[in-house]
Amino acid sequence: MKTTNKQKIALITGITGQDGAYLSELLLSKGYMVHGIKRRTSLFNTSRIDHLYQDPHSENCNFKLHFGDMTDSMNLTKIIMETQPDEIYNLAAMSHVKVSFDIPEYTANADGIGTLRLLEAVRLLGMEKKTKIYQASTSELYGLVQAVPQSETTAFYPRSPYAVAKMYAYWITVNYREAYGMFACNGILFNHESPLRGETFVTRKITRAVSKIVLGLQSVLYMGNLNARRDWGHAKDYVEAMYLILQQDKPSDFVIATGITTKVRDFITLAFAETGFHLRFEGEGVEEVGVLDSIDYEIAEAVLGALQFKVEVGDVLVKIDEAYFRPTEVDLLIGDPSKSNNELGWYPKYNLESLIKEMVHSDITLFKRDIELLNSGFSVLLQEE
Ligand code: NDP
Ligand code: GDR
Repeated sequence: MKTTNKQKIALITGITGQDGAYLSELLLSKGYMVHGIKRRTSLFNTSRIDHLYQDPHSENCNFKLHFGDMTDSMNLTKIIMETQPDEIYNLAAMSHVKVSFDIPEYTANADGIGTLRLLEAVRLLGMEKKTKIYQASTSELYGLVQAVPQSETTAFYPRSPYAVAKMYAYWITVNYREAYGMFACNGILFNHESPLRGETFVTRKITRAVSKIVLGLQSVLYMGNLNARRDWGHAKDYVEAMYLILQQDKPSDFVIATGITTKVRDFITLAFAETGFHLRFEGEGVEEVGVLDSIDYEIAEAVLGALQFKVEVGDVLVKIDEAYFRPTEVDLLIGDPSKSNNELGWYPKYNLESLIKEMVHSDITLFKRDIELLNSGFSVLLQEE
């Protein structure tokens, strides 16, 4: 493997995740040598980055994966020593808020102490003046609403084991910057989504269910708290901000957000509307349901190509399942992106409508392909979620 004199080297933890995939694409397009850390799993976990694979034997290979884990200091130290990165993007985390209530100790280890392991490895290797570090911090730090919109100076009040672990990671990043003069920065990113989003996060769960329901593969979407409000952007825009944060003259922390907040219920309505299905919500609390109010057949036909729907006007398509409620919830997130607008020159290109459109159409394409496979005699996992 050959790196040219000026070629920058990046190391991405969490490269197999949503953001890791988009960030890899971005850095490769800028001429970086990209190293990534992937976990050993019993099944392949690289589907989001398989299109970036390069033969490691090739002289011009600019993309290389290393087995590793945020819970293994020696492994992280070895990879950093071998790859000598100019920039490290720490995206690895157990990133599901609800699941963090089930595995709080692991979450603290991977998300909190994992960040310390990375910072300390850079310091012990004497690379603290060479290597810049981006820490994937989160709007979940704001938790219980103290003030809105939330900016870099808003007080934190984490509301989950995930958020508490990320709070440790946030402050240890600030501490290593102040104590050792490291170029270590937090991007406080609000929710960002895409067709690559994990299937159990709310937006992707919705766009997958909408696609399956309109294609006749699922009857009902079971949801948790429909009143939660999130500031949703597109991951493709947000990885640009990560890159920009590490290109500044001085290290600092930045909120990355759209400044617009939307209820989960409205996301569902917009996602169904993308396929011509119009919903109305009725009832209160756990009794609330989403009912199919009308169908715009022109849109439905354009999107689906056939009019043999298994659902009818009046059908209940959305129900509440308390299993999806969280022991402590984050009710309202709305970010103030002024600092990133002014200092990074960062502005998102996507809005909520274009994000939802891309996600819904991508999932419809995926499930249409599954249907074709099924019809050709292949077995495909299409059970309801
Ligand atoms: P994903 O859940 O899609 O990806 C997480 C990545 O971390 C995966 O590559 C996963 O590997 C890896 N990972 C998990 N645990 C470990 C571990 N112990 N050691 C090594 N790798 C591990 O998350 P996103 O891409 O959405 O988010 C990226 C980062 O940004 C995360 O840290 C997340 O907490 C944070 N964040 C995300 C936001 C969002 O809205 N998406 C908003 C704010 C912050 P595998 O593929 O094997 O599971
Ligand atoms: P979040 O994302 O917790 O904000 O964390 P998620 O999409 O899981 O939930 C958003 C909101 O939707 C409500 N909700 C449901 N959520 C899920 N997953 N499933 C449901 O059925 C459901 N019904 C309602 C939730 O209660 C919540 O209020 C994401 C992750 O990417 C974190 O890693 C990241 O740090 C933050 O975004 C910013």
